[in-house]
Amino acid sequence: MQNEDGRPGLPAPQQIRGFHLYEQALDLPAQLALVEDLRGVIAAAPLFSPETRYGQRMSVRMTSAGRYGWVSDRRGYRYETHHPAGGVWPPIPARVLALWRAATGLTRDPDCCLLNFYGEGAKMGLHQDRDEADFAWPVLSISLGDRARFRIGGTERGGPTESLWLNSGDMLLMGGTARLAFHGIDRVEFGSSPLLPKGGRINLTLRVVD
Ligand code: MD3
Ligand code: FE
Repeated sequence: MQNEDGRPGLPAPQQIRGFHLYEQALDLPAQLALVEDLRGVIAAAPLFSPETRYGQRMSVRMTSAGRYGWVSDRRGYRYETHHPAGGVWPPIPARVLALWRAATGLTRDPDCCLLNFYGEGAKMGLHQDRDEADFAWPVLSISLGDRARFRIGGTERGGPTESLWLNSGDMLLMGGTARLAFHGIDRVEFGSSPLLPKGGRINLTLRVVD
């Protein structure tokens, strides 16, 4: 399959507020293969519950793969070359890199694959992603498991927002002005997908950091 940009492997995306949504970009075997890869990432770099600057634990558990991983503690949030427990982050799985190349058409690979795990009741407040050095690089998100209500706004806090469901196998590409849009996860419909036997949602975000 070729999309309208002539990129192999993906259908043409839908455009929503400057975001490119590739619905059902991954079929079930592809989703299961990714989950297997991610079990390896989590075995090497266990999930942790980041603490915010204010000493609150986030409801989402996280880990990363790649040269940089995202961490948060009382010193604030930032990219680090090492997991909080001390080791370097595992490499980004080849299958994940192939999706980045197909969706972005870039030859520059991402530095960070952040893995967010949403168990029952987990959510993520509206925020902007602005810890990366160059916002000209897009961000790619891949959703696996339970479906989530994703909220997107504009580049100003407090402006109008709209929401859409992200389902297992969907990919969302944020570039251009959408790269600095406020966004968050209002809620996850726990147990809505059979992909992860114990339920929950995994979201991968791929970014160029420096
Ligand atoms: C729009 N994650 O990790 S993915 C995050 O589903 C994050 O776990 C959410 O927001 C999740 O920072 C949403 C969609 C997403 C990711 C990155 C973006 C949307 C974005 C960066 C810029 C603009
Ligand atoms: Fe974000």
